[in-house]
Amino acid sequence: MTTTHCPYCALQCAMHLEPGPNGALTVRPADFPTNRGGLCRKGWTSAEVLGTPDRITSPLLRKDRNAEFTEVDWDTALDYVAERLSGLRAEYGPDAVAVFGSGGLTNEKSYLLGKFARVALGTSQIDYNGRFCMSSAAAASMRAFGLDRGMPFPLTDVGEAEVVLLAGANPAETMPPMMGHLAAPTLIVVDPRRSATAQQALAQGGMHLAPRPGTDLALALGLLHAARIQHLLDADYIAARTTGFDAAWAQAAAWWPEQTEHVTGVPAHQIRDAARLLAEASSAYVLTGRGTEQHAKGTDTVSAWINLALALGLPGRRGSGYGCITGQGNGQGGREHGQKADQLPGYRKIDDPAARDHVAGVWGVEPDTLPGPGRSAFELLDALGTETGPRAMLLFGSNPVVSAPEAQRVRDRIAALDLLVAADFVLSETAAMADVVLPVAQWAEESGTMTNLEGRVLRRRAAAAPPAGVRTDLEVLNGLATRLGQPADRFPTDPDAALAELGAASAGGAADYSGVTPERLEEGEALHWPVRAQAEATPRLFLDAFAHPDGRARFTPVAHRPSAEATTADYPLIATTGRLMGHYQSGAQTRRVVELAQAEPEAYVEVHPDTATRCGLSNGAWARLTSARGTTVARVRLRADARLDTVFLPFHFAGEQAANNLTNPALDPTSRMPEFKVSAVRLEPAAHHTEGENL
Ligand SMILES: Nc1nc2c(c(=O)[nH]1)N[C@H]1C(S)=C(S)[C@@H](COP(=O)(O)OP(=O)(O)OC[C@H]3O[C@@H](n4cnc5c(=O)[nH]c(N)nc54)[C@H](O)[C@@H]3O)O[C@H]1N2
Ligand SMILES: Nc1nc2c(c(=O)[nH]1)N[C@H]1C(S)=C(S)[C@@H](COP(=O)(O)OP(=O)(O)OC[C@H]3O[C@@H](n4cnc5c(=O)[nH]c(N)nc54)[C@H](O)[C@@H]3O)O[C@H]1N2
Ligand code: SF4
Ligand SMILES: [Mo]
Repeated sequence: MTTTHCPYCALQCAMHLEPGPNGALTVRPADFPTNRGGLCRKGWTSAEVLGTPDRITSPLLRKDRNAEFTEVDWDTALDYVAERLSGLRAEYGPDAVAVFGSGGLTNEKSYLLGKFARVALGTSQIDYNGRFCMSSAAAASMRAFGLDRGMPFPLTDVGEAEVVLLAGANPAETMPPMMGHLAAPTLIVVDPRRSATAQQALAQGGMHLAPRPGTDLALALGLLHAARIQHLLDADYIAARTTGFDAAWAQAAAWWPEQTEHVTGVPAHQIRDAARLLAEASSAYVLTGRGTEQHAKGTDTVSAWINLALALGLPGRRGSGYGCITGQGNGQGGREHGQKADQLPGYRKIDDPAARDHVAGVWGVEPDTLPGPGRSAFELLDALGTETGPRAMLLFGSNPVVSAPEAQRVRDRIAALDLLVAADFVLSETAAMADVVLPVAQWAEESGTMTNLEGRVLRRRAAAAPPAGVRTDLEVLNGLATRLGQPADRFPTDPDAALAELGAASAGGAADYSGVTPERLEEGEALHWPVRAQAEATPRLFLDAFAHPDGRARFTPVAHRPSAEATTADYPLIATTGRLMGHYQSGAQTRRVVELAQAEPEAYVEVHPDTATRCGLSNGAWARLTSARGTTVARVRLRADARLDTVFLPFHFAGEQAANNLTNPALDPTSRMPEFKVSAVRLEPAAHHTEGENL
């Protein structure tokens, strides 16, 4: 029996894996602080993907995009990739090659992928799917606290609070075992939908505030206003631990509850009540998820929530705080070790000369050979195959033709590449467009570390050998790097050797992993970073001081503004997108699990009955949704508790059922996060749609 952690989300539930009678691994939950012996449906069925009938077990190559793939041996595949990359670099320069990574990769992979881009390829063009995930919250946390660790406290603390406000997070579907921690507190859920989490809040005597999508910033300003006029702010804390309150207040001063109601649709009395409930609690948390973050003003919106938390004296106090609920399995570690366009390991900035010196020293290269910052994820995808953009892309752990905004545009850009190389274990929709597919090992077949939503570094352990013909991501990077002229020991294939190097590269940085060793990981998994050598780990940050030089947290003055796209007569409804319990992300993994695919086989759209009637649609009918960017089809699910002006689609389905055919790639100016949560759409019957086209 092997004890490890789930392949999917940032809760990183612990599980025991054991070979069953037919040799396939079976899953049992294990006890761990985040899941306390629980697993969601995706975790229970996760081992099935290991043996999926269409698993790729041999490299695939085609020299002509219109031809079928041929199975080739590894030397042929890697030689071909290295030769093409070298040719493109010689012709167009090092930035002709792009790398796209993932918050699903282990720390070791994230670290070596960033090093591979900067050292073996010399390219600045690397970014990753975390840009689509919690980048707005990360940017806002940096502004406020001088440091970004999603939850700067253990999840178990949250369960002891009196009140928890969840803004744009639906953990009842996205992290079900987390609901155990949210059973005791009174919940205030901010979500345009009566989500499963909102229902739970009401069942527990809490509140559901249902703003129009894209108006959270106004709502947070309105809550700050309502708290102040009810004399509920923590003046002593504001004076002792923060700076900038007056400028932030100046932005909230006009947001009377009635004015806030006018913009958000949340009744003024609910705003007053919610402000009082949160402010009068002796211990409270404000937590944000993608619903409030994935907007072209996501960073400022999170700043508005943090301002509210600061004004009530929550962050940096035992039993209270602000946290971002990070999403992917390694959403946290994935944003620390240098696969981000502007970053070097240890959460260092790539344009900081001291950071460059330190990391170049560990890598044994000259600092001035390291490239500078590159393009952010969507901008990178949007530049592929253009005159000034990359000609080749290496893809590790993402399926952007399903998950990136304005999917058709991304498909077109990827199709324009001279070379696409995808490392994956299945032929995802993006891998299916590649020239070369490199089959890699899965989570239960290799070891490595992940950093969960609480900044806790934990160990994934191998429970089975990978199938013959499959290599690990680290072996792939090593194989390519050596063919590009790098010494083999610069790209270790042993995860623990990579971890040791990562520790040295991150030492002294904000996200310091120098004390994360195999021994300490075996002793117990309470290694919340920073984990310095010979020092205790840090489960709770900011109790004494925030990470800015003056030790104070900063209010950021933020003003409400409308979403990038307004509804019009042609596109009269708002479409927002998100998740359902039984599928993960682009669905590349979970659509291959029979039980999950049967439970949710196709895209649906949640619609209020009156809105559906106006559009000529009834429950179960196929609808066509059209935005300024494209169309998608989905089956209507009537929801009497839905807002009349808003429809909701999960984004787990591909092709003509992809929600991202609709979405708007308007980017946040700071985080470069796309506006996944607001598109103006038209809804109508899908006249000629036939069943089962997605499967
Ligand atoms: N089942 C499942 N679980 C997952 C994942 C998955 O794909 N499937 N993915 C993982 C990852 S990577 C992530 S990032 C997390 C995401 O976890 P969550 O943030 O919980 O997920 P979402 O469903 O994207 O968004 C949450 C809620 O935001 C609401 N929302 C939409 N627009 C707005 C708005 O303008 N304001 C507010 N306040 N709310 C709005 C939606 O109705 C939705 O209920 O989940 C992780 N867990
Ligand atoms: N409309 C809309 N779009 C969204 C969102 C939304 O809320 N609405 N949410 C966004 C968010 S928060 C996220 S995180 C993204 C996620 O979306 P994607 O980046 O597409 O993530 P996945 O679907 O998890 O893709 C992972 C791919 O990598 C493979 N893979 C998994 N593990 C590994 C590994 O260790 N190595 C390698 N080489 N491959 C691996 C899987 O088989 C799969 O094909 O989607 C974003 N897109
Ligand atoms: S909640 Fe997340 S980590 Fe836990 S079993 Fe489900 S997908 Fe896996
Ligand atoms: Mo995410």
